[in-house]
Order: sequence, then C-alpha cells, then structure tokens
Amino acid sequence: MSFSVDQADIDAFHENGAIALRGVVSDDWLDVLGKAIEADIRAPGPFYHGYEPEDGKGRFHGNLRTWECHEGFRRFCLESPMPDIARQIMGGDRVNLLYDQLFIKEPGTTNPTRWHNDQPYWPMDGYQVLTIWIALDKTTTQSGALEFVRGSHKWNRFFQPETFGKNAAAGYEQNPDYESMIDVDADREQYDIISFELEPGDVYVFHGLTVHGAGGNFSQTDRRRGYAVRYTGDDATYSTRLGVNAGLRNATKVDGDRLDCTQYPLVLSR
Ligand SMILES: O=C(O)CCC(=O)C(=O)O
Repeated sequence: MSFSVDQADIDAFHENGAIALRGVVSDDWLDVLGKAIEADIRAPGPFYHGYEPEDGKGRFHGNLRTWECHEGFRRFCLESPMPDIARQIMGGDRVNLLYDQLFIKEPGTTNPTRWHNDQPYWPMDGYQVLTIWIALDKTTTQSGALEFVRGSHKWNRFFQPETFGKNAAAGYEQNPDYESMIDVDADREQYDIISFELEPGDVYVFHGLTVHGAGGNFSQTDRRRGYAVRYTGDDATYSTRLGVNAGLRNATKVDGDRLDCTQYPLVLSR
C-alpha cells in the first residue's frame, strides 16, 4: 500500500520544519511494531539508552538501530510506505535509511525530552534528512506529545548534543563549532511553538535541524510509545563531526562519501 502526501503538507514541512500526517500506518504495521517493541524491551539491542526516572515512577526505554536486531523493525523501515513518504516530502530520487530509534515512556514517566535538534548527533551533511515518528498510542499534551519550534530548521544552527538522562554533558565530545542549546522553556513566548496530538497510526514528520522536545508522560494509565525512523535523500553525505553519536558512525566511510552501505542502506532509487 502506498500513501500519497498532499502538496500542502509537503509545503508545510519545508516552511515549518514539522507536520503531522494522519492515518499513515496501518493496523497491521502497528501490530508488527508493537510486537517488535515488546521484544526489544525484553532483550534490548546494543544501543539501549533507557533510564529509570529520578522520582522512581515510570520507565523510559530508548534504543537505536533496532532494525538491525528485530525483523519487524527491519521490514517496516525498508518495506512499509515510509521510505516513499520520505521521498515525496524531501524530493529527489534516492532514499537511505539512516537509523531508527525507540522512545517509550511508560505511564508516569515524568522526564521530559530536552529541547534539541537532531542533525548535530548524526554523521551526515545535507538538507534532505527527516524523521518519521510513529505514534503507537494516543499521544496527547498530557502523555508527551512532541513540540517543535516552527521554522527552526531554517536557522541552520547546530546545538551541542546532550544525553537525555541525568548527566546531560556526558557521552558526547564537545564540538567548538556547535552552540550551547537555547533554553526554550525559559522564554516560550519568544518562540513559535507548534504541537500536534496524535492517534495511533498518525505520524510526525520533522526535519533534522528542527528544534523539538516533549513533556513527560503524566498519564498514570496510558503508555506513550513513539518509534522514529530517520531517512536521508539525494544530497546527504557522510560527515564525522565532533559531537556525533558514536553509535551512529561507520568506520568504513570518509567525509563526503555517499551513505550507501549495510548500515545506511539505499532503500529507494528511481
Ligand atoms: O519521543 C520523544 O520523546 C523524543 C523524540 C525525538 O527527540 C526524536 O525523535 O528526535
């Protein structure tokens, strides 16, 4: 099954840096993803980055490159309508899978996802890069809907990566060319913040440079399972900047290379 993205949504993506698309992921695919998520929670792959919240309530399960460990994620990333949706939005002829990532906030996990933008964490240069974030559950303001600073992908600003757990500065090399993250919450009025609530099967699509964050899951009963798949387009090339997530690098690549390889497979080409 294919999914045709309206031109108005494509325009809104390029203008605002983030959109919501409704009814994109079928119940069958949601079932595949739901099973793969439970398998990953039982036996996480090597890039697990979850944590127990400071107040002892809830649990955050984060993990990346899960498609390399679980057949359901692999099929979804490569064979579902997602790569073609990415191509329609980015434009161009080629789509590579950069990687995928889980963001599971169990009921009562009050930890927010800090404001950040993604591309500083990623070993690639280029404008054509986006995330499709799939809602497995109803995702509301109370349960941790994502928020985006409208148009921030056009700032072309690279903010220093931080970990999402307790010790923000740990784990990432400092890049002197990156800026310190701005404190959006300290002055929310100054920024044009947009957010969308999602039903299961709806998705966010947002650019790699869009500043975004999310609240905790304050529901005591409902999970907030988000599954993010990152795709690149024609203009993407490999780049080993300082501060990039070490788990996303590839030792066989040098700066300027096309991404195509087993780790970043070419999924579509026309
Ligand atoms: O789901 C979340 O809480 C954060 C998602 C996110 O930051 C991302 O997909 O880049």
